[in-house]
Amino acid sequence: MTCRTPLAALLAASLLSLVPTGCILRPRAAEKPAAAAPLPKEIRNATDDSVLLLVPGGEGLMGLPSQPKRVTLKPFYMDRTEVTNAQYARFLAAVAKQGDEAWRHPDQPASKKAHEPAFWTHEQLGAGKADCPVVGVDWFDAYAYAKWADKRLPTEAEWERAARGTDGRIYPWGPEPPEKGFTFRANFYGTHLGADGFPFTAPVGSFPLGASPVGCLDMAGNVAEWCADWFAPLPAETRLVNPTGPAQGTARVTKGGGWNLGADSLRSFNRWPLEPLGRASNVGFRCAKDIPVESPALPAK
Ligand SMILES: [Ca+2]
Repeated sequence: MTCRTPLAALLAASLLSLVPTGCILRPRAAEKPAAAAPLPKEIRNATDDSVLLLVPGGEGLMGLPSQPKRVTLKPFYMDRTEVTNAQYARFLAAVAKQGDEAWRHPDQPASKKAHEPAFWTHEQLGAGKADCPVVGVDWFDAYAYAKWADKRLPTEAEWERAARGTDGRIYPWGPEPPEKGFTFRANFYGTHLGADGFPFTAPVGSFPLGASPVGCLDMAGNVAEWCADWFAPLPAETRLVNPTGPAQGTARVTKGGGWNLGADSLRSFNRWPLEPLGRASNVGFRCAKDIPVESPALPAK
């Protein structure tokens, strides 16, 4: 603007002086997003006092070594251990207090009245073994527990990634069998039941040599573990992205083998169907959790 008179120039100058400094008209330099902070490798969940480990996303192998699939997953967290009887007892206490309406799966049969596991009073498998994995839980029990704890059941693909990493290994620790000399990497049926020191379930984390690449424990043996997926043959495609299994079915996937099964059953690519209301003395579960939306990886505001 060209000022034609001294008065106009004075008026223009005084108007400019009223413009707040924060409203200066020149363009501001583009703000760089804050450097993405790495996700914590380990988080704690207060509801069930569990520790979850970060499972990085990316591509890895899944399925039979003879028919591997290249699976791309987003990162997630996985329980370091199977859910214990002590943790499950907390869930039962919550259900006793307020019912399970907030946590039960919509398809949970109305006839299913309680979440108390089979074997809950068993001397060797039940509530008295606080640090051992809960057994005798059906899929609906596992689903409801996970929701109560603000977690979820892992997909089969996530379970395998947490168990065997990206390189398609046979067991969480590698190709060696779970029993080698006097070294045991898992609770299973070795040369005889109890050869590993535990004729039934073992306290979770009893076999640190059996840790998976990300540090998850007992993914081979102790108890087989429910996954979220319906059971069906793996899809024919050789490349999959965040697979969640078929839309429907009659059985759910269990993985990892249990305390009364042989070494071959513990191989991480193995999978067994179990009907959703099935309860077995060697089947329990662990939970997964999505990366929190407000993660440190988001740019600072
Ligand atoms: Ca297990």
